[in-house]
Amino acid sequence: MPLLKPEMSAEVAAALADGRPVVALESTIITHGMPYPANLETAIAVEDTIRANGAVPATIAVIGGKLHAGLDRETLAALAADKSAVKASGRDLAAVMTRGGTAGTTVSATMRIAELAGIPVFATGGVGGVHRGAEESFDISADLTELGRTGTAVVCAGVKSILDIPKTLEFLETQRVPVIAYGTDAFPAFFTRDSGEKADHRLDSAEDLAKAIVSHHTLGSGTGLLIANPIPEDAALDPAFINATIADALAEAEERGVTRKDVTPFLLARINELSEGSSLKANIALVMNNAALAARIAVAISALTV
Ligand code: PSU
Repeated sequence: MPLLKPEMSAEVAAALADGRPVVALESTIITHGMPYPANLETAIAVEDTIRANGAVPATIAVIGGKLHAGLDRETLAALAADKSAVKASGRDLAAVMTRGGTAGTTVSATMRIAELAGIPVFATGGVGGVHRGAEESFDISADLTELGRTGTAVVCAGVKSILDIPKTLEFLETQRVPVIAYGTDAFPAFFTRDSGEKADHRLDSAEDLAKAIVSHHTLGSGTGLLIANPIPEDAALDPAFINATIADALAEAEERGVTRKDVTPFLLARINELSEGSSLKANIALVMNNAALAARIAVAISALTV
């Protein structure tokens, strides 16, 4: 069966045809990760940041049953306001497409579509991981298994401590996914710069990250890479405050019996409410920071491969 080509915006199609740098962006952060209108404002600001750093943004989503890489402003605005948009991970895509649905794509779905489009670098906030209590619930994000089989480099701010970070790192090791921290030895924990766990590797420039990504592919590794970029110092939250907030949100999720794909969106929304918006502010700062780094990496990859 031939592979499907996503619908690409003219800007994304032209950049890919010319070998110019492109950065993929996910859309579950828009549909299920942030409240309206901060979700739309952030999506636009992230695209602008990517352009300012020399690359073309390709926001990925399913619109009316079609896979898209690169959304015009009107479509982006409609998606941000669309309460009926579902959350699609990679395994959901075929069913959503068949019923003509609209979906925000998670990291796993976005990696799949980025690969079909031929985009090697992708920026997000945080990836999904192994949930706390996974030994009982078996709740492990499909983001991790997709990283184990799709060669996209994902730039993120680590994983939130809503997750079990040591188990997430173990699982990434099993999946043969390199975890490379940018400019730090620590594996970052999204709202804070240090999870207390070490990253496997540290590289200190976008050029070196680009070289590592290209080398990884020349080895035929067949997996993605996780590039962990810590939240900027001035935007990081106090660990005691945010960890207490996360603990409260986790307890509430358990009390209310929230399970499966609803867990992450519930926790993100609750943490935002409980922190009176300070988590959202930090989230926006780290996404912009990741977009800038991903664009610089994409520029460096283009320079290496033309
Ligand atoms: N973590 C965040 N913000 C997010 C997500 C995760 O800090 O918006 C979203 C991403 O789209 C990620 C998805 O791919 O949640 C993971 O969901 P789950 O845990 O259900 O696999």
